[in-house]
Amino acid sequence: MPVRIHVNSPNVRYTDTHIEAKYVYQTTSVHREGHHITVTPQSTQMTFRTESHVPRLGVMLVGWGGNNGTTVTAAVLANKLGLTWRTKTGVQKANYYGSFLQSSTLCLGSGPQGNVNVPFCDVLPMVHPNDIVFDGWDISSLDLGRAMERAEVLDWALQEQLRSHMSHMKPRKSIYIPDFIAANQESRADNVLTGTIAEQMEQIRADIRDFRGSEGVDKVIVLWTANTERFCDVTPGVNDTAENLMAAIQTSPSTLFAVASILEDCAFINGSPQNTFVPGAVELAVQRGVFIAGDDFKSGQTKIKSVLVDFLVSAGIKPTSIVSYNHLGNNDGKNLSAPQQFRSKEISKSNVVDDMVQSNPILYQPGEKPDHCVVIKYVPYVGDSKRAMDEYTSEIMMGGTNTLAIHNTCEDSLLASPIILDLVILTELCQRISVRVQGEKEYQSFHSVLAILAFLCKAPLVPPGAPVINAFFSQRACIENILRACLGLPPQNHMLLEHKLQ
Ligand code: NAI
Ligand code: DG6
Repeated sequence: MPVRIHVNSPNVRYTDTHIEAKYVYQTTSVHREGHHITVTPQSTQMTFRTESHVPRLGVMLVGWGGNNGTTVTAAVLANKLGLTWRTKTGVQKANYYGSFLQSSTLCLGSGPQGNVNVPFCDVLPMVHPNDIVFDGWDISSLDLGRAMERAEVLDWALQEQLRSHMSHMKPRKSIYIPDFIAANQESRADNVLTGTIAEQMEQIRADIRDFRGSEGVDKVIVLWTANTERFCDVTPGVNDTAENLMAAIQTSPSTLFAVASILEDCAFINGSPQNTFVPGAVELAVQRGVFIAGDDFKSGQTKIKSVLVDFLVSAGIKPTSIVSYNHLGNNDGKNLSAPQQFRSKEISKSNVVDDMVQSNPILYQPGEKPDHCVVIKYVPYVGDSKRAMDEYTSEIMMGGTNTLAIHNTCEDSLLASPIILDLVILTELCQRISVRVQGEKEYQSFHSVLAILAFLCKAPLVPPGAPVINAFFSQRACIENILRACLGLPPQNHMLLEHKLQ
């Protein structure tokens, strides 16, 4: 049963349609001249307004027939149907472990019974994953039942229960431009659109409208979980501005999907590493006030990295070398065995410690970084059960060396699926939040580049000029404190002064 939270404050008003919260946003402005630093605390009065009606959400996955696409669809169905199945160790029940919204908590505060922790998903009115309606595209025509079998992720006993529910789900035909993904994917491509690129993009837009109409969903969010593409060139006159992008329509399939979604007023999320969001696509999203977010799900090795390096650097220990190996045997691994697609992943996996390193000029001189090496090898035998092996070497006191070795084995798609759910549910929530700064007339929404989703992405896309934050707990605190602000609650400060004073 979801908990019901009522905020008892003159600053918070519950209307029939909204939760309105007056909030003081406190920051510090810092001016530095050599060794002289002047810090000025600043306060801005704001009103956060959240629409309370939760819409019926439709999610269209590009790459629906892949490991992530089939696994997330199956997991939602299994939860909705309350399925259980036997494994060799006992009876397993469907759950949403790995979703920070469904399976982690936020501490509201404390009372006579001590700390009160509530599920994140109960803090504000949010879509429940069980209520999401899925649809999507794939260049492979296998129905979702057979595609789930091909993925080899879920226990067989569960697949048997789900097959009849999934076999009628058929991916829509997609845009296939062989040059963007590995040549080894060609044998899968039997479900592809024909005609000019402009016609194919029109068909994608028609598909979105068709889904919206036929399923009666209030909103549609489109998410790319198809193969990793190679990076595309950013070419003046072709994709550098919204106008040029629309005129030329010469770009990667993922950018074509982004453009089609934006034109249909649907948020678009990129779960893969390639540069889908060329400048023209970002400009188009900003012009039309549509949310975009990405890039690349932060699921396993990188998630740990964004905790571990933060821990080391903030403990005053200096990571000097980070070496990350991956073996995986699923179709993602097969696609990434091609050099250009590997390069996209290498880039997104490599920049994830920059903010933590730059935060500590005691340990690192300007421009200095730890050695950081990322290797991915395709090993078919291990299937979706990825092995990630990391060695972190750090310098400790007086020239000492500290080496941490981590071996992480788990099904990649079972890590990515809950992240897909969190991404779309948070995006939908953000579409219902607006903020008015005191003195201004109009409420504004978040920037089209929805950086609050950085927590779930390896290479966070941020508005121009905004800092990129990769550190896990800073990213999580950002979401937690924005949700608290929507209820007029102060940021979580962990001071616990009530227990520390006389
Ligand atoms: P997958 O290879 O099993 O699925 C991708 C699907 O996309 C395939 O069914 C393929 O036929 C389809 N596809 C390829 N090009 C397409 C196009 N133009 N239009 C429509 N469908 C197309 O891969 P998986 O494991 O599901 O991963 C999906 C993506 O998510 C990959 O880019 C991967 O790198 C990324 N990712 C996965 C993570 C994980 O933990 N599983 C984490 C981070 C990113
Ligand atoms: C090899 O690393 C394959 C990739 O698709 C990853 O499994 C995926 O990007 C997850 O990466 P990470 O670093 O979040 O575990």
